[in-house]
Formats: sequence, structure tokens, C-alpha cells
Amino acid sequence: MKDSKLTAHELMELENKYGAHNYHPLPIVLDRGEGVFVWDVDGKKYFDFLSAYSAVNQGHCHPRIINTLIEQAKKLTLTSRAFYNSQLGQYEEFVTQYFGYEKVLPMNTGAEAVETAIKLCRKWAYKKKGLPENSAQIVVCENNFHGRTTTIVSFSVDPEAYNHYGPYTPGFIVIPYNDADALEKVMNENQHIAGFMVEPIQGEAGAYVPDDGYLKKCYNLCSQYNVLFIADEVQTGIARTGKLLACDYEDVHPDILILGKALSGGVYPVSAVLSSKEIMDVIRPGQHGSTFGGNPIAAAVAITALEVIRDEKLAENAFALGKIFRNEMDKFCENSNIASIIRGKGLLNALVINNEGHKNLAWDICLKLIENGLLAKPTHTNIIRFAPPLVITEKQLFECVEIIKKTIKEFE
Ligand code: IF1
Repeated sequence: MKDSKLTAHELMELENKYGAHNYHPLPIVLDRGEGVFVWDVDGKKYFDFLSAYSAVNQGHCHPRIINTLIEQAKKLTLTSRAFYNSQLGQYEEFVTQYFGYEKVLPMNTGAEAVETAIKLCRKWAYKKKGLPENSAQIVVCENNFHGRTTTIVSFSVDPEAYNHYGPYTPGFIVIPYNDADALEKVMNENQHIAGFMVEPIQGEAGAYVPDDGYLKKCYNLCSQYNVLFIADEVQTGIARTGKLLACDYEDVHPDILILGKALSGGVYPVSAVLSSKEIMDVIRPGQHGSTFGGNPIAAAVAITALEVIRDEKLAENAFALGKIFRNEMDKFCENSNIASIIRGKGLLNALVINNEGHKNLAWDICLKLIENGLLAKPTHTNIIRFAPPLVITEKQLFECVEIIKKTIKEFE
């Protein structure tokens, strides 16, 4: 580990000079984290209200998860799937029972798990549903975010994610989000629909929450038309929205469930696709996989990360504190010219900023938040995400609400 004797400025310059310019980070260099807090290289402490895009739900460097990581790393790190390993089977039993599925396919990143779900769905369509080879269509929603592979960006409607990466993968149909009638219409018109893939709350779109009943309606339509309901809970899953899964709000049990990010508490890339035996069995040996997927560190870490969620009642905490947060911010929005709407579920929230006449307002507020000791990231030009680690206490949350209000008032 490099101990940085370099200044924050020098460290940022290194990233700018030698790193690809595929990000535009806020100007702060983080060096250490613990629970809801992170520290920069100068030792200044901040509340983290991004949680690495909902990956560190269990809090930074959770001692139990880190201990598992270290102990397993000392023992065995990687075997590939050419052999069995002593952790994987135990993890597979644990994770399937935890989420109520028969089978799991382990991968590493969210995008890989989404790709896995797409392959699984297509193959199911040919092997079980009986669609003609190469005809399967997967329905997705406008303003989706499912990752950045060439196939996944093929159905992005965000020009930044999409443009100049063609030729694009065919086989996807984009319909409006939060519109079950649009789903029914496309299923009526097209006999080759294999799956419907959806985020229960759209993260990148700015914690955009669909109407109550939307997921259930879509799920029922999928059953009716023999189409797989695929939930991408990479960002909404693992207690973030106040339930273990966001789909739990509507008692929807997806045919295929995609998890990532907080599945490891953000300490290691671990993702998973969960499904029934009937669906999962269409993939046979040699037909899909990855060198790192299901490795012993990932397996051991994920078990502990999920135990922490349960033992520390993090879904319950996210549910209760989310209500308080939106309640406080709602009151604030009523009397603010800048803060217009707060929305979200659990501790996945976003504040919509009125940025007329000040295009960079959301960004500038985030810079001011840094000064005031809280880290948050704008999405698009007028939305600020607020998603702290779920280990935050009520007292800390109120402290943060004060920081946010005070900061925005500086712009009124
Ligand atoms: C980045 C966004 C958040 C996801 C859902 C799959 C993936 C993601 C619902 C892919 C990833 C990340 C990626 C990260 C920023 C972040 C993000 F703004 F881009 F949309 F969280 F809101 N499904 N989301 O949200 O998972 O392959 O990255 O492990 O910089 O691209 P991944």
C-alpha cells in the first residue's frame, strides 16, 4: 500500500495525467473510511452520502466483513471453477435461502450479472418457451441504467452512455418506465418477448420511484404472457430501500434477480444472478462463467456481508430513517426556492434542484457540502443523490439534515 506523502492536489494531478478521463470526480481525495465516515488525505472527516453508489450499505470497512476478507485471503484466494472450493457451496446454500431462490450463478460486477441474466433469459426462451432461434426480445425501460458493456449500452437511451459504441446488440425493445399498459401493448403486438428487465427504482435517473402497484402489475403481466420478470436490484437491493429488496414492497418474487454492489458490503466485486432450478438449468457446463466468479474470497465475504445486514437490522433502519429524512427535507422544500422535490425510498433518495439561471447549481451545492463535511454527488444537472451507509444513526441523520439545509440556504 502506497502511503501518500503527496498532497491532495498532486494526487488529483496523477489521476488526471495518467488515468483515462472517463470520470469527472469532485475535487476531494479520500484516504480512509469507517462506518458512515470517510477522511480525506488531509485528515478532514466527512459524512459519506453516496456510499459508493449504494455499495457500502454496511458502512465503510465493516470490521466483521474486513475480518472475513483478511482471513480468507490468507487461506485461499482463487481456484477458478476448474475445481470445487471450500467456500462456494456454503455461500450458494446461504444466498439462495436468504433470498428464497433455488439456484445462484455467481459473477463479479453488476454489468456481468446483467449480461448473465440476458443470456439466461434468451436461452430459456429457446429451450423452454420454444421461441425460434435468434428471435428473442427483451423489453427494457427508458432511462434505464444496467451497466456499461457493449450489449447493455445498446439499449441505453442516454447519449453519453450510447453514442459511438456501435454496432449495437439487437434484441431489445425500449418502453416508457412506470407504464404497465405499455408493457401489455408490446406483449400483445410481439410474439417473441422473452423477458422484461426493470430497476424497481431507477437509480441513475435520480431515485425515480414508480407508482405503487407498477411492479406487481408488470409481474402479473409477465406471468400471464410467459415472459420472465427480471429485476435489476444491483443498486436497490440489500436493504438500501428499506426492505431487503425493493421488490418486497409489492411482494414480487422476480423470476430472475440480479444483485451486486452491497452483496459484498463494497469490499470486493461480488455479483449474483438468482433464479429457479428450471430456468438456471438451461445453462450447462462450458456455456457461461468467469475466472473470478464464485471465488473463495467473494463467497466468504458475501456471507458475512449478508449476515451483517440481518444482524444489524439495516433494512429496518433504512426504512425508519428514510421516512425521517424525506419528512425533514419535504418541510425544507416547502420554504426553499432551490430545493424543490425530495423523493426516494428507504435511504435511496434524491433532491431535485431548481437550477434555473444557475446551470451548475447542483454541482456547486455539492462543492459547498464538501466544505461543510458531507459528500454527495449530482446526477444529471439538477439532482443530488443522498444515500448514506445504512448504519447511520438517527442522531447522525439529523446532524446531516442540518448540514444539507444550511448549505442550500447559502445559495438562496
Ligand atoms: C459507474 C450510475 C449508480 C446499476 C444498476 C447495474 C449496474 C449499476 C441498477 C452495473 C451500476 C453504477 C455504476 C457506476 C455509477 C453507478 C450509478 F449513476 F451510473 F447509474 F449507482 F446510479 N445495474 N451503477 O446502478 O454495475 O458493473 O458498475 O458493478 O460509474 O458506472 P457495475
